[in-house]
Amino acid sequence: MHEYSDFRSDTVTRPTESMKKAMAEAVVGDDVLGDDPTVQKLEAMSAERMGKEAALYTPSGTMANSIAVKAWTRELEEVIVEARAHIYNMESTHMTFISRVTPRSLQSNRGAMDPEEIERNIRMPSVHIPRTSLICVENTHNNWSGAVVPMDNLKAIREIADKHELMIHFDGARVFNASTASGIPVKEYAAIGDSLMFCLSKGLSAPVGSVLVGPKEFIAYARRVRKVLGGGLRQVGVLAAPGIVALTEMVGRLKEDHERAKKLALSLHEFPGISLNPDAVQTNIIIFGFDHPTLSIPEFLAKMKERRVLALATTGGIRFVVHKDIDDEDIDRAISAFRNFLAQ
Ligand code: TLP
Repeated sequence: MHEYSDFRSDTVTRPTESMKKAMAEAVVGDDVLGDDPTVQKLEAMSAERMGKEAALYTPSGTMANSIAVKAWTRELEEVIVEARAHIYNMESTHMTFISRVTPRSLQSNRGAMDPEEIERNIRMPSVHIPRTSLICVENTHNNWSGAVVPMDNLKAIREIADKHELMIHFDGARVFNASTASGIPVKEYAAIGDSLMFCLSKGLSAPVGSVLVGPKEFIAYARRVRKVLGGGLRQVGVLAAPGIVALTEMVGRLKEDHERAKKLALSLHEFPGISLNPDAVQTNIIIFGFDHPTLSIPEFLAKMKERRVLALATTGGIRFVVHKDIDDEDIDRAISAFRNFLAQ
């Protein structure tokens, strides 16, 4: 049994034994000088997997998203984002800080923005207003409880973008979870975006890193932006090596996380104070409203911690994330802690 059942995020996953071995044995070079063969291998694999011309390894998803916005926009422009998107809410305003563009947020149906509303919000530049140049989509959608945004919706957004000559950046931090749940190949998701970012360090369990994919020229420019942001790393093959293991060995097991998350959601929704529709839990993230007569969210989370169950408060309630280091015993421990504190 784990010391703690850590549901705070899928970012907490520890590297597997085969990742540690790959790190120890990685053949490295100086990646800033462009000669780390392990990074090159990861980038080539990623571009191939996503059906894009080129790829860039980055230290984090936030850096990859920041670089993409910087590369696709210029000052005095505007970016359409979904109101609960990670890029808009949880990346410390890099759009304004780094790219000096303004986000324009739109409401959605569980992460799916209305294409007609997007079209109505595309702005032509004038002396008063910025020009819209980029649309950002996210799938799975973290703050919508890991929802899978439907492909029809994404295709309709792509059509609007093409009609108005806008770019799309796809935050695919958990695109492998989306693909696992929907059965749609990641390449088809990647085709929606001019660029896509995916994380190796979440459900895929690598210790560090994300990858940005897109056209060759975009990635060449992105490489320069990464350097400016301090993301040019030297013998970084030691970190890219577990990323390769993540892509080759870890994608197939994501369905286990989805099954465990569903089991947990089906048990939780019956407790008083919890508002959760278990049908809406499609992948590995469970977000539920918490409104209890005697316990606040921080008090409840502190009590759970006494029972060695860790979770985080988030917009709209409490978030539990299921990942490789959560097994059936962790799920049972969480359910029994809920029963202990909430059962009437
Ligand atoms: N999400 C983290 C936290 O920042 C909340 C988490 O624990 O879920 N896009 C999406 C959709 C994300 O969920 C995250 C991380 C990122 C981008 C940023 O990735 P990192 O953490 O590598 O910068």
